[in-house]
Amino acid sequence: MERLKIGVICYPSLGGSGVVATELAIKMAEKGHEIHFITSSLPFRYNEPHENIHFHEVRIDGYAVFKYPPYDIALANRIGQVIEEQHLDLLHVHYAVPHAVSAVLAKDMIQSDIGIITTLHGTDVTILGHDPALRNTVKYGIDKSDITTAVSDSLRKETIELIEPAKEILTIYNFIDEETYHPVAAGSVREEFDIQKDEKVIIHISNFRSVKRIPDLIRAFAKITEKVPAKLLLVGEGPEMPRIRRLADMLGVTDEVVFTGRRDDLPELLSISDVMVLPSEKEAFGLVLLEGFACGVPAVGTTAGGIPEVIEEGVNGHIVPIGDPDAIAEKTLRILCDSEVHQMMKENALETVKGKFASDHIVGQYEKLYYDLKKKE
Ligand code: GMT
Repeated sequence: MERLKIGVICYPSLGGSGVVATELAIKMAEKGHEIHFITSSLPFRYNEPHENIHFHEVRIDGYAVFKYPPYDIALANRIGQVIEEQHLDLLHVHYAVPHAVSAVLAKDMIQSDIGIITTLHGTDVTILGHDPALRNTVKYGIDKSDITTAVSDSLRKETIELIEPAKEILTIYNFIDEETYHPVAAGSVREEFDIQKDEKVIIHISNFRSVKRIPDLIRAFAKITEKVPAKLLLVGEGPEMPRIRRLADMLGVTDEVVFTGRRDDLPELLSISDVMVLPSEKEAFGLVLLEGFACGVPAVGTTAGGIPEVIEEGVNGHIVPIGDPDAIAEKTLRILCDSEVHQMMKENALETVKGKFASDHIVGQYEKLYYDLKKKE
């Protein structure tokens, strides 16, 4: 197969969209394609240099005339340079705003006929698409892309309803790197967090923003500890932290809640966990669910967005209504209190990752689109 030169534009810092963009780029590089990241810094999941991966930094100086440095324009300028210097075959843009718009501007600026594939990750539509200050820009970025994909069917449908795009949108699910996420020996993690032998472990990993509705989980956890001894691992950092700490204190569960902060040893943390809870009110996919499944952790999640496409009710976890701590507690206890059910769900969770979310399968879907785009030129 022909080796493609692919420009990748994404958020390089913490966040699921950056993770998916980086893992996909690495898989494509491993298949022999040439990857050119055009980003403000090296993507955080790109840890080991690969001979097929190159990095082109986007820089913008803080000139006094700018109240807000125009990163979007600097990005467009850099994309245009890289298309010309590296003779790129196509651009894969993750997140509609500003990335898709910058890519379209770059293409126009240098009068190139390069193909653009834009992948929508969620908040670029479900939050920014609702903002009258940005909606038309989101639509413009999508309509001017040659191919647009969404990370779940729910996001695809929401985009069609809200944005009314001119072209069809395809669903391509997210995937995780199975070589990183698999059950591992727990090491000293249980001792580090003073988790007793008889205690169950519930885990939540996120960026602790209000859309994740973590207070629902704290309320549910307070009920769970009335029935079974348990610890709640809250992994990550974010703006909701002070509120969550206050609530845990108020409900008298501070000693059972472990605020780990950001951690790199997610497979270890997941491998000692019994259930993951994702109580979000918006979630286009919920990549973290797959990370948990791959380590054998069933999940309790809400009906939000793409979560019910990942969690299969009663198979690898449970689905609960948004904003219902009682339901979270009840469904979590159902898993924790029945070892047979727990074991069955653990096995199903591991199988889920090997099925429709298997990385080979998903990467193959993107690669096909890349070749289709190249052919069109
Ligand atoms: O909301 C986040 O957690 C970050 C955000 C992002 O852009 O990185 O996540 C979105 O993209 C992820 C990767 O495709 C999805 O797994 C998340 O569900 C989605 N978040 C939301 O839709 C709220």
